[in-house]
Amino acid sequence: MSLFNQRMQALLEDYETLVRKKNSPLPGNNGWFQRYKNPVLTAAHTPLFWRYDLDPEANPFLMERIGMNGVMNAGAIKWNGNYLLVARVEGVDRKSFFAIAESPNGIDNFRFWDYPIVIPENDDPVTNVYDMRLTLHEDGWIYGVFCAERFDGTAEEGDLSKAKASAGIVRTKDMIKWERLPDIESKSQQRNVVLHPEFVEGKYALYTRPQDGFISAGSGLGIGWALVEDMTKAVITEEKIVDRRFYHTIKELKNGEGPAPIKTSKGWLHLAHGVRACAAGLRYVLYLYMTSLEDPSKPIASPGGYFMAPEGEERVGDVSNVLFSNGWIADDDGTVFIYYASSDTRMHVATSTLDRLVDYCFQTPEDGLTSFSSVQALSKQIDKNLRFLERSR
Ligand code: BGC
Ligand code: BMA
Repeated sequence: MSLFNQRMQALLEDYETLVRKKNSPLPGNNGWFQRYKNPVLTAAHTPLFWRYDLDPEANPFLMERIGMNGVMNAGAIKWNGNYLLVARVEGVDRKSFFAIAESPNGIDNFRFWDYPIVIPENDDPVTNVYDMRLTLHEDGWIYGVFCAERFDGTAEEGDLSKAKASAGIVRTKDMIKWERLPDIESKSQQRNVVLHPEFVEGKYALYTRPQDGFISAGSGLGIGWALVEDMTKAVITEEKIVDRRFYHTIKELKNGEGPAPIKTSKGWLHLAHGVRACAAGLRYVLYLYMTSLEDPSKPIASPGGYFMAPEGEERVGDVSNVLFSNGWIADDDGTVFIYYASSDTRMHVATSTLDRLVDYCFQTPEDGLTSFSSVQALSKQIDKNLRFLERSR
């Protein structure tokens, strides 16, 4: 067999072994969720026919021609009984794009569709797109709201990192053809914009994240909320803050809505990320909160601290110490699949149930914002438990 064919066979075998690998729950958990052993998507899960020119004459060494760097920050949706991730795939050229991977069970065997999603360009082309949030809206469309990043022309000469973040929108009915709508207009930059699944006061409702600059949330005090008349020309005029940031918490520096919230009988369940700065750089963790069914912008439960933080190998990657999630799927039986990326490198799944997550939200003490109040909350639990243990003796 030729060297080309030998290598081809080895590549194919490794690829199939990786993609078909059965996933299994990791031992030990605190009752909130179940982590799984293997990442569900990595750069190595992207099809060989994306990366290699498979023509032996054109590519006698069978080398990669278009390298992939990572797969992260995926939107998620249940589709024809399967689990779809709209992943942020990043090439070695630092451009990211969206591609769909599909699994029959939500925890392993994710395979990419043949082609990435083509996001049509509008009048003002963007340099980079990432972090799509999918919302099946009651108007019948599936919307994808994503970050559209452009160079900021006001930068001083030689400053090539000044950028502008805004929210781009696409919509589809079949997950194949995507219609691009105009980017959302907003007086501030925006990242982490998410469409609420239902009309509110007859309008489309957006979770926003006002920010002073490209990186700094600054005077933007947290996850915001804005009503817009029309998604085909969405303009954010007034914003109010739904979930605030506070000093010395997991979301001191920034926070942002994750996927679209899930409706439960007790309220809207939200997954978000919180960021704090430390000597090691920015640390991204995931947290939950709930808002009212009557008014989805009104917080009703705010469990203190993080729900998930980077652990083990999750802690290391291109942008280390980061967990980020913008996709989850609630099945009819109440199982929740939480898709999260670690360190801007790979995608993982964790499972839980709606009942557990809602219980977590209402029963976890709020952050009292001082060490003193944390000790009070702890002492209250210790008192109760010791009395309970005493009685049951
Ligand atoms: C990166 C994002 C990051 C953002 C802010 C962008 O250029 O692509 O991953 O969240 O900068 O740091
Ligand atoms: C952000 C996000 C993500 C990314 C994270 C860490 O601001 O929008 O794309 O995972 O930074 O780099």
